[in-house]
Amino acid sequence: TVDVVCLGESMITFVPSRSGRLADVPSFERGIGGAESNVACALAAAGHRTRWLSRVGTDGFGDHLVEAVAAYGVDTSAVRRDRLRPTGVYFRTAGERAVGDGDRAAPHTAASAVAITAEAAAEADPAAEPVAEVVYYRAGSAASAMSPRVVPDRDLWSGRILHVSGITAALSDDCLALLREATRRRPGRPLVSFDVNYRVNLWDERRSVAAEPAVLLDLARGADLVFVGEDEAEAAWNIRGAHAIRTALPEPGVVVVKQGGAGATVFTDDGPSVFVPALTVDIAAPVGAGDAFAAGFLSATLRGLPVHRRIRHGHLMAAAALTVAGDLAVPPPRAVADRLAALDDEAWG
Ligand code: KDG
Repeated sequence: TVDVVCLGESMITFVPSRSGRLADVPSFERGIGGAESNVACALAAAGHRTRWLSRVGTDGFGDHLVEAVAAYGVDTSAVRRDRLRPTGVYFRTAGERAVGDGDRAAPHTAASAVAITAEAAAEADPAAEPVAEVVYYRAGSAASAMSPRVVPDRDLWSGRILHVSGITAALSDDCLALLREATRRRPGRPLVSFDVNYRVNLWDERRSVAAEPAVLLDLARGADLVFVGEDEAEAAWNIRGAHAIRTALPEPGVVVVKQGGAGATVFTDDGPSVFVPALTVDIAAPVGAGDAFAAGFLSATLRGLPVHRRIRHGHLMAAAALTVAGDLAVPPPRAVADRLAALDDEAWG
């Protein structure tokens, strides 16, 4: 059997050849991105049996995505090809430290292009985390046509863990319906892991068709394990602080609140909350760090490690992702990660 099934859209990522504003970057290198396949790839690289569930076009980008994800050791046999719809693509910058001019990352708009900056809503601040400008070309993509009808239950429930994210809810009504199915409480289902992954501008588009990011709260309540950034809980739900987030999400057995560069606080059904500080690294690009964190946490969960070790494995994987320009990093070898995660508490404090 498969350990983790990851469901979601992936795209060809165009990683900038140099730093700077999107308007100034002259060339890009092809990479792969997609929150859930990032998690799948990192988990597979860490030695877990993983399956990616998605749809891509019959174009060359779809060929490359499937090949590249499979090259990490992920089972892609359930990925379907759509002859009518293309594979999504996106362009981004490396993520600049804001210069303190009070500017916001400028949203780009076009019928088929949705500009989003994960942290775009944050005011520019010299001390802030680096922010990447992101422009999506994914409206009408193959994956946006995923629905409960085209993704069969037997695929959805074929792992010990099903990992999904709120990005899917923002793609289309069909995708939202699929996510509702995936997070519906039902007897005997595998553990459902949900990363809120609030993408501001995707939701700005969806609001026009009467969908609200508040739906992410309902979806999260149907999961067993939730990953959410303190900043995104505030932006999407107007909920401030780790304890308030836990209060709003009483049902999931485990709630992981990511507190940016500070660390992460985890709430479980048994015992007090656990905080572990993040590692300090030189950031090449912030994109993909959340996915890497989820993969590290899930990997340690599968291995039955205690909560503080799960968080440490999350931080270690995130550090690896932060230090590379692409969305995905090769995680540290398990033996190395285990040694680092087992260091005494002072080393982490
Ligand atoms: O979490 C990283 C992802 O944001 C990136 O790989 C692309 O899935 C993606 C998205 O929708 O933003």
